[in-house]
Amino acid sequence: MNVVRGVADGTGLRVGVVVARFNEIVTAALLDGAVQALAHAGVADDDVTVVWVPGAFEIPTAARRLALAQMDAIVCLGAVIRGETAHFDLVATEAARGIADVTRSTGVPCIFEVLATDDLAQAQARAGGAHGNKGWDAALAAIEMARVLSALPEPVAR
Ligand code: INI
Repeated sequence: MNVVRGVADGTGLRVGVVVARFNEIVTAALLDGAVQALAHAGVADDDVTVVWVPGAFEIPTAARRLALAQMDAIVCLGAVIRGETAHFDLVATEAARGIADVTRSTGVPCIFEVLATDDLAQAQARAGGAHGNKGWDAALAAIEMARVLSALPEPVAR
C-alpha cells in the first residue's frame, strides 16, 4: 500500500499569499498568522510573496497570476461579513467559486481562507482570537498540499 501524507516542512517552497484589504482589521491579523506559520515551517522570507487586493472578489484574479508564476501554493485570505452590504452572499460565493476554479484549473493548491461570518466579532475570534488564527492554519494547509502534490506521480497524458 502506498500512503501519501504531506509533511509540514516548507523548506524551499515558494508560497503566494493573496489578502483582501476589505475588513483589513481582520485580514491583517489573518496575514500575520499566515506569515508566522510559513516562517515556523521553514519557508524562507524571500520565497513568500504577499499580494493585497481590494476585496475578496478580487482574490481569484491575483491567485491565478501567482499560480501561473510557478508558486508551489497560494494562501487566499479574506473576510466577508454579513450585514455590511447587501452583496455579502455574492462576494462570498464568487470568492469561493473563483478560488476553487483557480486551484482546479492550474493544479496549484490554493487554500481557501475567506471567512464568512455574521459579524465582526465572529471574524475576529477566528483571526487571532478565541478560535485561533485561521491564517496560520491556512498556511500549514498550503505547505501540506504542496508536499502531497510533489510526492504524487507526475500526470501522464491520456
Ligand atoms: N469584500 C470583502 O472582502 N468582504 C466583504 O465583506 C465585502 N462586502 O461585504 O461587500 C467585500 N466587498 C467588496 C468586493 O470584494 C469587491 O472588492 C468589490 O465589489 C469590487 O469588485
